[in-house]
Amino acid sequence: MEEDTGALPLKDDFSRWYNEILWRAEIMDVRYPVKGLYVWYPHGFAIRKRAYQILRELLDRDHQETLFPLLVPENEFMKEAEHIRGFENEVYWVTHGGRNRLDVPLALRPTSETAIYPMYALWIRSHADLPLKLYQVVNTFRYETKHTRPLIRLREITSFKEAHTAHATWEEAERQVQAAVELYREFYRQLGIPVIVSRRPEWDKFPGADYTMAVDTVMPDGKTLQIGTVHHLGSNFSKTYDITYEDANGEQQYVHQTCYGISERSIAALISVHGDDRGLVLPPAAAPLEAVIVPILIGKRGQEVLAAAEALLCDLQDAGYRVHLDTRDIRPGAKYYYWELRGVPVRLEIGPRDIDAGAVVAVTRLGGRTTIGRGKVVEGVRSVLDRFADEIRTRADQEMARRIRIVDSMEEAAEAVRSGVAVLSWCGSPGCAGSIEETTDASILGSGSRSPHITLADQPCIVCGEPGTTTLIARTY
Ligand code: 5CA
Repeated sequence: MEEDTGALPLKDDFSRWYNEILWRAEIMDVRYPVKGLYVWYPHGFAIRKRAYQILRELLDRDHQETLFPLLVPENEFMKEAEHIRGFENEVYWVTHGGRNRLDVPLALRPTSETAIYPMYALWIRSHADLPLKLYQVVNTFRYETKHTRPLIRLREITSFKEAHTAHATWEEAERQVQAAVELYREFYRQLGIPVIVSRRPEWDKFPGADYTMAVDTVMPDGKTLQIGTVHHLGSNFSKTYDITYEDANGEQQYVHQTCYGISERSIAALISVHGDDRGLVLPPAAAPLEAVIVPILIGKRGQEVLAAAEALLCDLQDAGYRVHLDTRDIRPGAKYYYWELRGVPVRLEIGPRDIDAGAVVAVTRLGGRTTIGRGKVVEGVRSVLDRFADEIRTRADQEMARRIRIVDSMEEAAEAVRSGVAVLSWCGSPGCAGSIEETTDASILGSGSRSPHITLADQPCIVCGEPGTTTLIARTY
């Protein structure tokens, strides 16, 4: 790992800050010699593990986890016309086994519909098999031609969580779309990441879907990042892959499907939304270490302090905390700097004076200081962590609110998208979308958002004056 020298660039210089924090806080190493592929440092992977554990727990309530092969035969891949059109320029192909050319070329999955649905056709027989709700966490491959960026636009997505559901009716699938949106809202709520949900315009929906709901967050540079999507697939894929069930009257019916995905963009958002000039700021739920103990070893009482710190470590570990005691032979200040950069939510300081006072000092990653009585340390640390989680969630919400602006002219919209999201009314026509996108130099994110920050009621379209719906405009990643 590289020598940690010099300071992190200020977060205002977001692009540089992002690139530097990735290696300084030991999240990703970008030196792997293939474009768009990156390596997780153990610390980054530990954050990913915690975040994905939250996601898994939410899914496991009413989904089952599964695992499908990475390779998809060309004939299966090529079945659904719209899906192919959407992905064909992004697919990596395996054409050889050793020196032999394969009879059937194999696609590296860019997503797994074409791997999973032929099996759904075998598994689903009757209405008793429905609904079917499976998910997997896998790597997927997309030959992205836009600028690649660690955790944000990858050619190997290493942490692709994809869920695939099948239902008896279109309406039931629609209810699943709503349930999945709520699941993603809850996932991001637990990470303290504010989101906006909207319905993508027709031209931006998932290839093969009836419609797409997207979850976006606003990054520190004011651009939005799509951090999850939920697609209503209708019976488009079931007709292609012949996924049918026998209904109560003994007739064969096509199933109605949904799929929804989240990638390590969730980790990019976690880093970017909460981090500051000193480094990562992790919500306790996603922090590999919730607390670090720094003994203040000064003067003659060094041994006594160390013993007290070890006893504190034991008490907290016994209570189930993820906690570390930093006994390295370096100045306390250097330790503070080190753990702040890595985003540990709370540091516990214990020195001779604290021992005398029967106390421990807790300092949160944002600088909040609390003195906790030694006898109450287990409950005390819990309440410090809970308050800290609320504090960073509120801070992120306020920041997001500041970046969303309701506008009533194109000039104002062009101004608003320089620092965030413009909210206006749009009629839904591609023509008016074209003029909005050209004038603002930004994209239509989607329509129909409900959120405390987005209070505009549907009004006449800002371009043509026909009836419109509330629509979000932003510069996007
Ligand atoms: N089969 C569906 C649902 S799983 C699907 O593939 N949807 S997707 O194409 O919209 O991808 C799901 C999510 O993965 C996106 O919302 C986005 O957050 C993320 N994602 C897509 N492409 C990339 C990429 N190249 N790098 C990182 N994340 C990506």
